[in-house]
Amino acid sequence: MANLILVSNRLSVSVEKKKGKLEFKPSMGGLATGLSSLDQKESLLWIGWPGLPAEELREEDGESIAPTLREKHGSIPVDLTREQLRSFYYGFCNNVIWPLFHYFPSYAAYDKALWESYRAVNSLFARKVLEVAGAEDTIWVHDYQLMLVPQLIREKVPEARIGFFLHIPFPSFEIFRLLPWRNEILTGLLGADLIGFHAYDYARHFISSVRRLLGVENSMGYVRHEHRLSRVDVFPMGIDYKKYSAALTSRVVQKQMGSAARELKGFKVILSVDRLDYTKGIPERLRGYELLLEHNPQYREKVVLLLIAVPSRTKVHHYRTLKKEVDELISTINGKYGTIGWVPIHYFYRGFHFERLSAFYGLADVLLVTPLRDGMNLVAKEFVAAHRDSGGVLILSETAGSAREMGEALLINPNNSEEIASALKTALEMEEEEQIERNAVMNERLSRYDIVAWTRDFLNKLVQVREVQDSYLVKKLAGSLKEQLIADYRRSERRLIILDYDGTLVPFSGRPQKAAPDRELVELLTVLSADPANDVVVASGRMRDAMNDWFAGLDLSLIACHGAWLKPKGKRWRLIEELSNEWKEQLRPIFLLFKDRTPGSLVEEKEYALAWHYRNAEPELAALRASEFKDILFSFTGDLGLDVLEGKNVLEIKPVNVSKARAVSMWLARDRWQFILAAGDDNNDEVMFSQLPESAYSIKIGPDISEARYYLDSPAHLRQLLAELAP
Ligand code: ADQ
Repeated sequence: MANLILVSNRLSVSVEKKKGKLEFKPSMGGLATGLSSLDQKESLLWIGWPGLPAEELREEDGESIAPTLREKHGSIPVDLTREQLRSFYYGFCNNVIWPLFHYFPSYAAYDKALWESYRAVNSLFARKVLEVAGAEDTIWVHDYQLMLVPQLIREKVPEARIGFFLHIPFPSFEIFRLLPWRNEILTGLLGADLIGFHAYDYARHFISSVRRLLGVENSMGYVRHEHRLSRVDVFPMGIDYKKYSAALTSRVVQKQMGSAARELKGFKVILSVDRLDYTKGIPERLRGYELLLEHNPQYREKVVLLLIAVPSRTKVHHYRTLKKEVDELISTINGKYGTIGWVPIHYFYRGFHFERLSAFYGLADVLLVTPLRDGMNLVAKEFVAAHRDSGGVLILSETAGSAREMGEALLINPNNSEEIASALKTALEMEEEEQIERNAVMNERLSRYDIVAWTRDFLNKLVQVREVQDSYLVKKLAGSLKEQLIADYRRSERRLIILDYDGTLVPFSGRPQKAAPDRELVELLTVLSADPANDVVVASGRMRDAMNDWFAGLDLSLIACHGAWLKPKGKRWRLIEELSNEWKEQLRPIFLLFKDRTPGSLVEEKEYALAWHYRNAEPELAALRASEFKDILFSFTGDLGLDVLEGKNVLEIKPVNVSKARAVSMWLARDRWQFILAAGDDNNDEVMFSQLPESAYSIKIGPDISEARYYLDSPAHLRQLLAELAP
């Protein structure tokens, strides 16, 4: 049976040492909690760190724990030494990536040695995966500790099925670019077939970083890198809804609630639950609560804040500082407002198991969740699920991923203590009916997209991505398809070969005038066109003069200016029909205006066309300007008989009756061709592809969705094919 191999920093079971003996315990934390409710019918293997340094991981008798973990818990341990934990986990993961990705760039310590350790440990994880993964298995890598693992696996097993999910935010480009090893991280992630994020913004930031740093475009969420397609998508993680929505009906939970309720009788309860982490906005929350008490004396001795904070990453400096700050704030507030019979804040610096936590959820009138940044935040969802049939108000940061799905909560800016205080007041005064209504709407959503739906959705998408990749593979002009093409070529006596120029025969260059053919290309075209059976047509949007210069002396046919000018081989240039250029006077100023408004872009004036190139402009600005420009251009085209062409990083306008497709159709009619090959790379070539006879070999450069029958990865691959035709 195929395995689903989950790879995460921590195993779902953690190993602890009590009085020299090793004990196995299910571990806490978002991922462990979330995935523990995965459909157990799947054969699941979990690879991760078991929670103790390698030095302490042997049983008393010296035996390894690996067999027990594998047999009893379906888990494979990755041994990490104390030193690796220091440099990899506390160092790179939690002192570089965690702060940077949560918008705390000043906390990030860029240290090459930590990065090296991150790389080494990622390789260790990848090796563990490779030891057990079979060809049919699905590998699902999780989170920021393992961002290099997808590519490390891919390098060894190119056909592996790999998904990756990031549980924390992916920051905006301006933040991400600060990381010295940013390109390596992106490349590492792009080794996955599917890269999932909690929220649309994170996916957008990732795509934008990929575009700006690796120069790779995306098309409908597909990113092509190193000849592979990866899909980027959004999967807002759900909770184990059944478990949390039924929590308050459990006898154990009710008993726990009963005793706590007696203690808190007469008080409105505000609850706060997190790991003690500087991203969670705990000091901000305390200040908000303090303001509530300050401005609303009527709530003094009437409310209690239960602050539950699980100790976390206590070895990292900023966490220790935070602990001190929180301790001090709590004692200040308690000292300032507390009375003999009332402690405003009850502080629990520890975690609680499910029943006790659920009892707290059940008791709370308000849950106060104020992270400064949070990938998702499951606590908010768990609380709302527990209050499926009751009141209870959720106050939630707009900077938590879950805020996108929980619009019925009271959303606040966590940096605004006044706003927190006023949301608390609103919550405490909200009619119960309204509370129930809001919770009902959120529950509807939570019950539908729970952890099971989330997991299935991700894994189904992974299958779909593979299907899309396969459909491209089928079209890839390689192996027997290529052999067939070569055989057909050899067998035929009248051959038409139509080749687009930029992006097809030569890669794109930053300045359009600098893309002259190199020697290799000239030689290739010379040999091909020297064969009397061939009519080789270079069909381009380029101007006649450039093509004349570039191909002087070659026995080629040429189509210039998108089909305005035609030059059958051995003949003179001729215009496809009488054309006017009057429209240019009207449109040139607009082109120049857009050039000025978009630094890095340029205007190219052709004989019968105007082009605005934005390849070298700042990509996001260029995309914005291009869509604005397109709107303007479209409003002119109808009246002036013009056509807007959208190429790769270029917008061009030309007379409507000038087109490459029209020119090519003339060539098609010219002879009884036995073999036709046409290659092109952009939108303009699609119409040409669609009008070719079925038997023609139409080749798109780049594996995009296309009318062409086949594709090749790059101009270099096309040249290789042409070289094989013209030995
Ligand atoms: P975390 O930062 O750990 O997870 P969160 O999603 O709020 O944050 O909590 C995960 C789990 O831990 C929840 O199921 C919760 O019940 C439990 N938990 C938290 N505090 C607890 C406490 N004091 N006592 C007992 N249990 C507690 C990371 C990201 C999040 C993302 C998750 C899942 O930082 O943004 O939601 O992964 O992807």
